[in-house]
This record gives sequence, C-alpha cells and structure tokens, in this order.
Amino acid sequence: MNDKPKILLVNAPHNFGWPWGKGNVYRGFYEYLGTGYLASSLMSHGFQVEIINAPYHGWGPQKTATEIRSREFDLVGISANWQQFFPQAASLLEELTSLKQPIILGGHFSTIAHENLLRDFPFLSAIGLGECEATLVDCAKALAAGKSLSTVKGLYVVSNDSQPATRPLEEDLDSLPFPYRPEAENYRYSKNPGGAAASILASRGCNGNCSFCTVHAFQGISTGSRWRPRSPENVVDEMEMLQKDFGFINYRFVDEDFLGRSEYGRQRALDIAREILKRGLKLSFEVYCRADEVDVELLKALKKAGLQGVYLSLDAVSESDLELYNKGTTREQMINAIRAVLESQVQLAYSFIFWHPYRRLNEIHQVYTLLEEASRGNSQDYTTILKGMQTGLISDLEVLTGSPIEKQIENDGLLRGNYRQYSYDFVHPATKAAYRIMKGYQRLRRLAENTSNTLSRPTQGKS
Ligand code: B12
Ligand code: SF4
Repeated sequence: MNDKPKILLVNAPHNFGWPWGKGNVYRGFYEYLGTGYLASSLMSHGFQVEIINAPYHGWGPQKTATEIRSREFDLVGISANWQQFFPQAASLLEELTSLKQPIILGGHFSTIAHENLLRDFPFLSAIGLGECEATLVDCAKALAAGKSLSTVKGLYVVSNDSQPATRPLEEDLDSLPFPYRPEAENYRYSKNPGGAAASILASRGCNGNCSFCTVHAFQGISTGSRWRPRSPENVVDEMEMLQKDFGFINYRFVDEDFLGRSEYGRQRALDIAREILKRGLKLSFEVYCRADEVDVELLKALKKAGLQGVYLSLDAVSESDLELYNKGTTREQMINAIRAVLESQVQLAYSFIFWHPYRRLNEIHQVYTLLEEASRGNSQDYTTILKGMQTGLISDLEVLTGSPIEKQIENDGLLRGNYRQYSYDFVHPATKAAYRIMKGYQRLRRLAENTSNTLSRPTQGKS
C-alpha cells in the first residue's frame, strides 16, 4: 500500500429527472454535494480522489460497475443516500461482490439501515455513519498506515461486537473545504443557460420533527446541534468562486431548512443577502423552507439579492395531517406562507403528501379550501397557486426506514414490505378503492402518452 492511497468515490446510479444516455445536458438534474464534500476533505489531506458520478453520466448499475473495475484505486466509497434509489445501488453492489479493494457505503439511507445492510451485503467492508468528512480521511490514513478499518471512529464494521463509535456532527461548517465539483465546467451557465443551477449547502440539518422524515434518524446517530449554519461570508465566498471560476449565475440552496426555524436563522439569511449585494454579485437563487418561517418583509429583502423561488414543504392536506405528520405548523401559517411568497413576487413551489394509510376521502376538499383562502378570491392568484403545486394530488407517503411514521404504521398492522421498500394498506375501504382507481387512471395515461410518443416519432433512418 502506498502512503497516499487513492480513494474512488461513487455517486450510485439513479435516473431521476435525467434522460439516460443522452449526454451532458444538465437540465432538470440536481447536483449532489455529498461526494464533493468528501472528496475535497480527502484532497485537503493530500489523498488522491476520483469521483464517478453515475447519475450525471446516465450510467446504470452494470456500466457503473464496469467503470469502477477499470480504475486503479485502494478503496471505493459508494454513496447510497436515498432509500428510493437503493434498488439501483443494490444492483451495483451485486456487480461488485468479487472486488479486491475494500468497499464502504455511506449516506442517509446507509446510515439509518446500517445493520440490515451489512447483514444483506456481507462483502461490504464497512458503512460510514452520519456525516463522514473526518471519517473518510481517517480511513485513508488507516490504509496508508496499514491499519484495519475497524480502528476508524464513525465506521460500522461487521467485526465490531460493540455499538459503533460515532463522531459528533461538525459544528464549524466553515472549516470544511468547498465541495469538489469536477463536472462543473460541463454544466456551467454558458453551456446550459436554461437549466444550470449550482447546488449549494448553507447549513446542515433541521430542527423540525416531521414524522415522515428521516433527518432525525440520520442525525440522531451522532451528537451535536441539529441545525448548523455556515457564516454568510463563507457561503457567499463559495457563490462568488462558482461565478468567477465557472460562470454560474443560478444557485439552488439544498439545505434541509435554509432558515433554521429561528430568529438567528432569519438574521443569517438576511446577512447572506446583504453580503451578496455588498459584493455586487448578479445572481439568482432558490431555497427550501417551512411554512412557519417566511413573511413578506424577509422574502422581499432576499429578493433584492436574487431570491427567485421558494419551495414550501407544506405536506399536510388536512387538519388531521398536521398532527399525523407532526409538522409543527398550522393551516393559518400555511396560508400566510403562500401569501407571503405571492406578495413578494417570487416563484412559488410546494408539495402535499396526499395518500397515506389513514386518509379519509372527505378530507380532500380541505386542500382546495386552503388554496382558495390563500388566493383571497383573486382568480389570477389562484391560478398561480395551482401552478406551484409540484406533486398534484397523486403523491404517496413514502414510508422511510427510521421515520417515526414507519413505527406507527407498523404498530397499526398496515405496513408491508421490508426496510428497503415499504408499501401499506389503507384503513378506510373507500380510500383504498379511490386509490386503485387513481393509480389505474395514471397507468392508462402513461400508456397512452408512450403510445402517442412512439407513433409520432419518425422511424430510424427516415428522418
Ligand atoms: C439534492 C437532493 C435530491 C435530488 C438528488 C440529486 C442527485 N443528483 O443525486 C433529487 C431531487 C433527485 C432528490 C429526490 C428525492 N429526495 Co432528496 N435530497 C436532496 C438534498 C436536498 C440534498 C443532498 C445533498 O447534496 N446533501 C449535502 C451532503 C453534503 O450531505 P449528505 O448527502 O448527507 O452527505 C454526507 C453523509 O450522508 C455522508 N455520505 C454521503 N455519501 C457517502 C458515501 C460514503 C462512502 C461515506 C462513508 C459517507 C457518505 O457524508 C456526506 C458528507 O458529510 C437532501 C437534503 C440534504 N440537505 O441533504 C435531500 C434528501 C437526501 N432527499 C430525501 C428524500 C426523501 C427524497 C425523495 C424521496 C423525495 C420524494 N418524496 O420524492 C426523492 C427520492 C427520489 C424519488 N422520488 O424516487 C431525504 C432522504 C431520505 C432517505 N432516507 O432516503 C433527504 C435527506 C431530505 C430530507 N430531509 O428528507 N433529492
Ligand atoms: S422540515 Fe423538512 S427536513 Fe425538517 S423534519 Fe420536516 S420534512 Fe424533515
């Protein structure tokens, strides 16, 4: 083993919003920062790193495995972050059973399901728990020193009998080097003016307790503050660098909660805006936040610095959903949040989680009442509000392993499937029937769309 081992990092395949195999069109595709952060920390300690970003290339599991095998490296770290995308990650792992080098898995889902995953994929060397910048650097150091990975804090290793030793969450996010973005040159604004937005992470974690979410399960494995912000200067330094080096003018804040559900978080957001204006940067950005965090004054101030869109995680269709989802928000706050976005004239996006095991059909109208109230009887506002709905009324609750609602549905005897992929039964027969009809209609529509696309496409060789 050389004293500077080479680490190969892999963003596991998935096909979300990406025309597979159609080249480098960075449209509708979100940049993932996990592997970028891990890479830059390793590089800052002098280790060699390569990232294989399978979704970026549109590579499926087999092609990704072939690419991995064709590289020279001492350890491969695979980011299996999403439970929903795990089927593709699992197929990739099955292709790698005979790999000589150690394989480490990491990310949200891998952290939460570490025991089951190491049982089901025994050829894995370890699973990185939680945020792993420091852990992976220690892995590389252990390899360089010829030590076993079981000595590394923050790794779950099969040979360890005791509970895994985890690391505290990183409190000083400014101390982390900016994420390594080897492909940024390809999707910079000048090459993809319509679609290129750089992801940027201005804080980590969330203080919310939504019952369908796994952020608490992921963070709960480590000690430390639930919401941790970067300083405004450090955030804007990164934005400025991305503009100067790559020409980005659009940014997507991928924080779980950009505003941090506190006065401090609100002031920090305003300071970010002031810093952007002070430096004279011309840019636009969008943020995700909760309904209990926004008001017109705040949004207008952010808009002056370039705020273009707000994604509100409304989620609750009805009064009873607010309780079931443990949102910690009220319907009044939801209405006020929509109004605030409209009145500040930034683009509105939001979603509901519509189908869940306890849904009663007579709750449906509550969505429309809420949206109507938010429109205050103005038909133009109502149209704008309807356009902002990202999921329509067809979104399902995805039961995620480690979420509080998983336990509730299980205790009620309604959960089906296993830790990798769940489905559920409905309590009310009328809901079950309506759900079937809705899904059947959706399938038919997709079929009709596919058929008409096939018929209208010119046959090969004739065009
Ligand atoms: C960008 C994003 C997406 C993009 C994906 C982009 C891409 N190119 O891959 C898109 C839009 C596709 C997406 C979709 C979804 N997403 Co999403 N997404 C995110 C988001 C906002 C940012 C990810 C990111 O860049 N994080 C920043 C990095 C630095 O953090 P990190 O990923 O945790 O990485 C650290 C550790 O996990 C670890 N680590 C990561 N990889 C590895 C690898 C190794 C080897 C090791 C050791 C460690 C390690 O170290 C990293 C550095 O500290 C996160 C929220 C968030 N802020 O994390 C949600 C998040 C990941 N998404 C989530 C969810 C729920 C979804 C959806 C299911 C939503 C939905 N209902 O539709 C869908 C899934 C797709 C589907 N419908 O089938 C959940 C994850 C839940 C879970 N347990 O699976 C998150 C955490 C949001 C939340 N709080 O609920 N998402
Ligand atoms: S506000 Fe968002 S990130 Fe926070 S707990 Fe709720 S769903 Fe999760």
